[in-house]
Amino acid sequence: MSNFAKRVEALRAHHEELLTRKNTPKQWGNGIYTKYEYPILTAEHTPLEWRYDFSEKDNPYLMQRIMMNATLNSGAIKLNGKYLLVVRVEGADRKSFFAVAESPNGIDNFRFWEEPITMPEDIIPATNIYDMRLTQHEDGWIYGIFCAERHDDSQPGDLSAATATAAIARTHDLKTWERLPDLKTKSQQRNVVLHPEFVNGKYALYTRPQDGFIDAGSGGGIGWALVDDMTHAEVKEEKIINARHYHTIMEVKNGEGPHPIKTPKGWLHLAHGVRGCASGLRYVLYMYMTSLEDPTKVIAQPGGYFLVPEGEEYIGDVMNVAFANGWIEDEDGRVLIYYASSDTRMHVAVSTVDKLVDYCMNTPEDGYATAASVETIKKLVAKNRETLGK
Ligand code: M1P
Repeated sequence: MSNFAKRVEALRAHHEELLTRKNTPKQWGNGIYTKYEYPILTAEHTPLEWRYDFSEKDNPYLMQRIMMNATLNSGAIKLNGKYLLVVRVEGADRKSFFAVAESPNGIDNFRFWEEPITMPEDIIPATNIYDMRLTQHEDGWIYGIFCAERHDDSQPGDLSAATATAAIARTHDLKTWERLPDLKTKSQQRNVVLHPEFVNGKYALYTRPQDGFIDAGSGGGIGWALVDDMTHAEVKEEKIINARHYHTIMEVKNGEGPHPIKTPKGWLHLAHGVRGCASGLRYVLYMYMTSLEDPTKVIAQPGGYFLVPEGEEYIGDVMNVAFANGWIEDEDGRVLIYYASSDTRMHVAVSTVDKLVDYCMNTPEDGYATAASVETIKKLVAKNRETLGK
C-alpha cells in the first residue's frame, strides 16, 4: 500500500471513530432535561469527500481543499423512523448552506447525506441562507422557512450593511425542494416559523420584526400573522404575542425556535432571548406556552432562562450563544431538543412533553424586580419548611 493510501486509510478510520462514537447522558443536571457528553455534530463530522480531493496526483499532500467551519442552528424532523436534522453548515468562506444529517436514535451516530441540499435560487438569489425551521404542515407539505441575507444596496458604501428576509421552500422528502417567493413584510424578518395547523382556515406564522439586520429595534418581540397562501405569502397584519421586557433575558431581542408542540394543556414553545453585557450579546433559550383555543394568548411563561451555554459550550465563533430551531417530539413522549453552542457545534438535550409542561406551568414567572424575586424564593423556603416539618 502506498504511503498516500495509508494516510487516507488512517484519515477514514479517525473520521469513522468520531461518527460512531456513543454519546452518554451527563449525570448532573436540573431535572428538566438531560444534556449529553459530546456535541452531536461538529465541522469535523462533515463528509471527507466535501473537504478532500482523494486523487494522489492532484492532491499529493492530502490537504483539505475546502475547509468547514461550523455546524449549527439545525431544523429537525422525524421521518420514516429516522431522526433528521437540516443543519446549517458554514464553510471557511463564511457561506452557510443546508445539509441533512441522519441518526438512528437522535442522540448519536449522526451522518451527513452524501451531498448538501441544492436550494433553488430561482426567486431572488441570496448571498447567504441559514437557520431553517421545518414544519410538517397539515396541508401535506414539509415547509422550510429560513433567513435569506443579501447586501443592503441602499447603503453602497457599507460592506457590512445587509438585509434579512424570510425565505420559504417546501418538500416531501428533504431531497427535492420547491422554492416559493420570500415572505412579503413591512420590516426585515428573521426567525420566522410556520405553525403546523391551519388557524381559522389560514396559515399562521410566528414572526420577528426587526428594524435592521442585527437590531430588533422597535420590533417588540415574537409576532404572529395569518397568511392566506404560502405560495405568495404576505404579512398584512402582525401582532406581538411574546414581548421583550426590560431587565430580562430577552431585553435586546427574542425569536421563536422550532414550531410549538401541541399538548393537552396548550402549545409548548421554545425560543431564544438575548441581552447585552460587557462581553457582548448573551443568547439563551427560554420557554412559554400558548392556549389551544387562542394560540396568540400566552398562558404560561417561566421566569428566566431554560438552557444556557455551559462549560465549553460557551466558547466558539460567537461566544456565549445557545440557539435552537429544531426539536423532535418522539412517539414515547420524549422531546429531543437540538441546540447549537456559540454558533459552532450542535448538541442534544432530552426531556419529555410532561416534564416541559410541568416546567412551564410550575416555574415562577419573572417578577421584573429584585424584591419580587426574593419574595418568590421566600415563598418556596416557607413551603419547604412546611413540607419538611421544620
Ligand atoms: O450569533 C447568534 C445568532 O444571531 C442571530 O440571531 P437573531 O436572529 O436573534 O438576531 C442569527 O444570525 C443566528 O443565526 C445566530 O446564531
